[in-house]
Amino acid sequence: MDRTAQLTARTTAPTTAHDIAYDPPPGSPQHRAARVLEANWTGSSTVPSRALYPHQWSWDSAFIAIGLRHLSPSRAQTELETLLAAQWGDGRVPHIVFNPSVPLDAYFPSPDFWRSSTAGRAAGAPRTVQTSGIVQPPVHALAAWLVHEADPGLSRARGFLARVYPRLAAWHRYLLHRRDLGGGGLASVVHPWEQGMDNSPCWDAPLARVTPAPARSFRRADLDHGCAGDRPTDLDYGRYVRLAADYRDGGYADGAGAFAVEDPAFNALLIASEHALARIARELGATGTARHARAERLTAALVERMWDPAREIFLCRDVRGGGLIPERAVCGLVPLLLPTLPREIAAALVRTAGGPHFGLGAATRLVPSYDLLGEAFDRHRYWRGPAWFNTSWLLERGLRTHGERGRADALRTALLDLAAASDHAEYVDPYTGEACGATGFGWTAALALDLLHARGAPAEADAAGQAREARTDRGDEETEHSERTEHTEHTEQAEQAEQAEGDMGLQRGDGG
Ligand code: 9WN
Repeated sequence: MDRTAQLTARTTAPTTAHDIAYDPPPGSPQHRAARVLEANWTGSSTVPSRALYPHQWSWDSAFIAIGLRHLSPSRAQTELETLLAAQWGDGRVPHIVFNPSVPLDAYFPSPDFWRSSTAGRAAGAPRTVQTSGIVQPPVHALAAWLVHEADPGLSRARGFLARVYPRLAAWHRYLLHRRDLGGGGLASVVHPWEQGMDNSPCWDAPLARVTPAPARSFRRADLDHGCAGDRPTDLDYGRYVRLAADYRDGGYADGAGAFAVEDPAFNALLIASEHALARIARELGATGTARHARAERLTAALVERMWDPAREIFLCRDVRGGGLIPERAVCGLVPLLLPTLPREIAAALVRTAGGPHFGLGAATRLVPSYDLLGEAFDRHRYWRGPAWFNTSWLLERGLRTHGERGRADALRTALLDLAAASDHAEYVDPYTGEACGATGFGWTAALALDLLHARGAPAEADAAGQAREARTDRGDEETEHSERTEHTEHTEQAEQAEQAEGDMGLQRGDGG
């Protein structure tokens, strides 16, 4: 066990019988995945990796909760609530919640770099917990809904959804209002780490405008664990540091930064989560109609602003540079997740995933993070080619949502085979499946567990149900224009009411 792992080893009592609802048979794939989640559990949340990422990460926790719900719905609830307890007053959910018992030099940038409680004061950063000041993709409402579904009785008894709803609503509101930097209704990311696919070639052009912080002004901790050839370069890191430092020095106020990009995956996840919030609202006694309608409007904006019909993929939009970024990356396939995506676009995305640029089902078994034929392709370097398990899980869900059962089954089988064979690696070589990065990685184990649990009908039923519900709320496809207008006005009123409910809920909480 290395130094960080020793210092952060769980201090709480070991698992108690009532905590773990399902104990998989020893030696089974479920058991092996469960052991990873157990080893990474700190008592209130789960680290992505004991050595490389020894704190709580935002979108990791959402994916982890989705798997953890099959072992312990109460732990999965706690996972999300621990993260949401660190929410800022302006609604942002920070990308890292720092564990105070982890040494400062175990991960860079550390809490003394972000200085959230002082630099983030005007934005409402919490005083008692240290966090980063940037965000990550909003998978949380989707995760909260799936966690609820794992044990609705327990969820209702504990008031889980009633507690998280106002925080999730405020989170979405932050993204839709403070982060609409392009003015087209979609959210922008202001740092490559926010999008979660940190070193994607999609960022190369917008990042080139950023003056890097000198390499001697910071010390990278990732190179203590990862191989330098697989990690971002020092030049990239210098730019990441500059962007984060400038954001911090501006009090984490939004709008002024040198980097602003609308990303299709980030926005697709926001839309999927908005559909999930509609379901949560409905469970809590509201109609949810306004949220489904908003998700519809966002889907239309996504198509209008980012769909490239010639390349048959969604592209990122460089808000500062003013145009679409002509790079094919997995983020452009993630919108397949959306239940009400126009049919011809869903069909085109399926073609692109299986075509020469991603090779899914032919040259590759999991979806590569970047274009196999792209100039910047590198099969081992972070997000410039390797395949991650969370993006393949999202694609699997998307394929199932759009009735591509055979392809979804093949992807599920590949994901399970490679998760087990790679010792739940962080990511794999897209051609060979060779393990890369950390092993015992949180979301790899969690999402494998989810797929093991869902084998067959439940996931399909869930995806199909989601599509049906969203379509029903959208109204009959043939609805007359006048009826649509009326519907829109009605839903806007409902949306305002839902927003007010969310506001009240957040005020009742401690705001972080
Ligand atoms: C920066 C934790 C995170 C993931 C990201 C992944 C990597 C961090 C880093 O690890 O990012 O947030 O230091 O490279 O790219 O998706 O959430 O697992």
